[in-house]
Amino acid sequence: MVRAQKMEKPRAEWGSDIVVDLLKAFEIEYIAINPGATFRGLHDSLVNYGGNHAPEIVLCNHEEIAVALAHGYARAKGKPMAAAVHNVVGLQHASMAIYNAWADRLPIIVLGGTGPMDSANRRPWIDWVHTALVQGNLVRDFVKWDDQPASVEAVPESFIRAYRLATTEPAGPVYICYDGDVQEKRLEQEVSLPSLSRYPAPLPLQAPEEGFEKTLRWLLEAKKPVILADWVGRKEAGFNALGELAELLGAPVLDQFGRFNFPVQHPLNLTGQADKVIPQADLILALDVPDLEGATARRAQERGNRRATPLISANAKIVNVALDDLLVRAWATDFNKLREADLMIMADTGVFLPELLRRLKAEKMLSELKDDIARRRTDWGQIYEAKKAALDNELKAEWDEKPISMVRIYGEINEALKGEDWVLTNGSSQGKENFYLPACKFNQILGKYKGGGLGYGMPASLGAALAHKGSGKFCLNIQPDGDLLFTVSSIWTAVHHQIPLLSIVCSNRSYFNDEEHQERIAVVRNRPVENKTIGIRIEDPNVDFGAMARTYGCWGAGPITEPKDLIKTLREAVKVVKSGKPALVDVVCQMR
Ligand SMILES: Cc1ncc(C[n+]2csc(CCOP(=O)(O)OP(=O)(O)O)c2C)c(N)n1
Ligand SMILES: [Mg+2]
Repeated sequence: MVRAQKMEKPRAEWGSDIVVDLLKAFEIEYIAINPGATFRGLHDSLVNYGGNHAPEIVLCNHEEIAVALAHGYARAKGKPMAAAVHNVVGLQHASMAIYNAWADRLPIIVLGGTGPMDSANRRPWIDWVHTALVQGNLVRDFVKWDDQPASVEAVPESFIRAYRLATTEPAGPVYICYDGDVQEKRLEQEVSLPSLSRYPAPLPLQAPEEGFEKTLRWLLEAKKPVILADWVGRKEAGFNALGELAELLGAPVLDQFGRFNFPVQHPLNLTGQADKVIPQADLILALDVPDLEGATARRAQERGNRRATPLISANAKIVNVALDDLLVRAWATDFNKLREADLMIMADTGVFLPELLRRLKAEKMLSELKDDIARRRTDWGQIYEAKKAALDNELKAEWDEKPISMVRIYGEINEALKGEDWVLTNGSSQGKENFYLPACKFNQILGKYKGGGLGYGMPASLGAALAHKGSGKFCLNIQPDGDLLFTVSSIWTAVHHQIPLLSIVCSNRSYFNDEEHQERIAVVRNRPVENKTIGIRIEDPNVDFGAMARTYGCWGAGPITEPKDLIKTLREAVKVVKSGKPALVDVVCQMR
């Protein structure tokens, strides 16, 4: 960290000093930026008034990186950091990452500069082309709130409201834009900050009595209850209660990985087995599952067909517990297909599940069901054993293959990280690491982008690693090559700020996901399938990611092509990361 020389007893003298007071009051640790003159006032206040500490500036080479970094931080830490982006230009670069955070229901405090709005004060050209009326319009459809306080006096209320809206469930990014004149105004009198204790976070939304009564009754009546969980794992209380609930009921859990919800190697973890599990269910308990259709259907895209085939039986009851209807906008349809339900409960699973569990434990009928529960547990256990055997077989069959198989990569990671308290900060396109890496702790897998916008993996992983810096956790980024190429300069930030993160670049040298699409289309149209690589392969020249890392001053190895070389290099990389630095290993691997 570059600590700025501290002014003796700093006193707020300028408008933007008040913004720094607020960032400090809310204990924002970091602010990711790419610099720009529209927030030069704020920048000065961060450095010379705030001492570049809490928040500390994290310098990024693209605004998409700055916001994605804040995204990863929020995912790992459960609280927001800030990002500052330069007027209309920085905000346009940032918009993809803001959308990813929106779709991921994560709080980020995005700050911006503009103007001066008083056009009499503008410099020729640049201040005009960089000012919009109203700048927040650009991202209004995918932030929870945006504001542009017109005076220094209006700054505290605006910030407090923004912070509260961002962090209230369902959480999301907010954008506050500061007029250059407001930032650079010399204060004539003291601007007092209200006591934050007068603006507490609202208590979480709990279900009404009817919600508990019906859910309990139906759970006890059901012969084969099945649990779907998507965002439950955002709160530790929800994660723990879900584990106990599944145990108590002998109900399998299908993890949708909005967050990490259920231990990978738990015998009731039937994730990936929807086609075997869902048709048997007579009760589906859907917990924070925005895409119920996807969770209960077979996705087949043969012959260009996009429609999924429903698996759910016609007489299965559905209980839906979620908050996401509270955050629906008309622009993007990220609300997914309209959910079915017999009972719809708007509640926070972080408080709903612990209370449901408490009531279930008090039910006399539960002990009468002991034998039934044991029996269905054994039935589900068979599916789990078959799933495990299939994974083991795949690992054995592909161990020595060349190019290196993805499963070999997972196997070697498990070996190299033995004994480490690791966190997976990002994943591959197919997400199979979620089956092979034996995660069992709260928030141990942070998952991929939820808005589906590439450029996410490396910067978000850096944000997560920044959040865990000094905690003893080992952060691992499984990084697809195409995604990395969007935001590759984030490696510079990793080195500059000494962020310990191991990135394993899965170099299939293709935007492979799209090869699959081109193949489907070619088959439907009876056109040459072999042309599917044109405009998609990232070859000729091949990218040497190890060398690219070294260019930024990062420890970099590879491209690794021999399966047997992998473990040695991973072990070296782990040592580098444990010494507090980033490391990158480029592995030339199979397409999937
Ligand atoms: C910003 C953005 N541009 C384009 C796409 C379309 N797209 C989806 S997946 C994909 C390929 C990703 O390639 P890579 O990250 O290397 O993963 P792979 O499929 O090769 O495993 C592309 C181009 C997207 N999702 N987001
Ligand atoms: Mg690729």
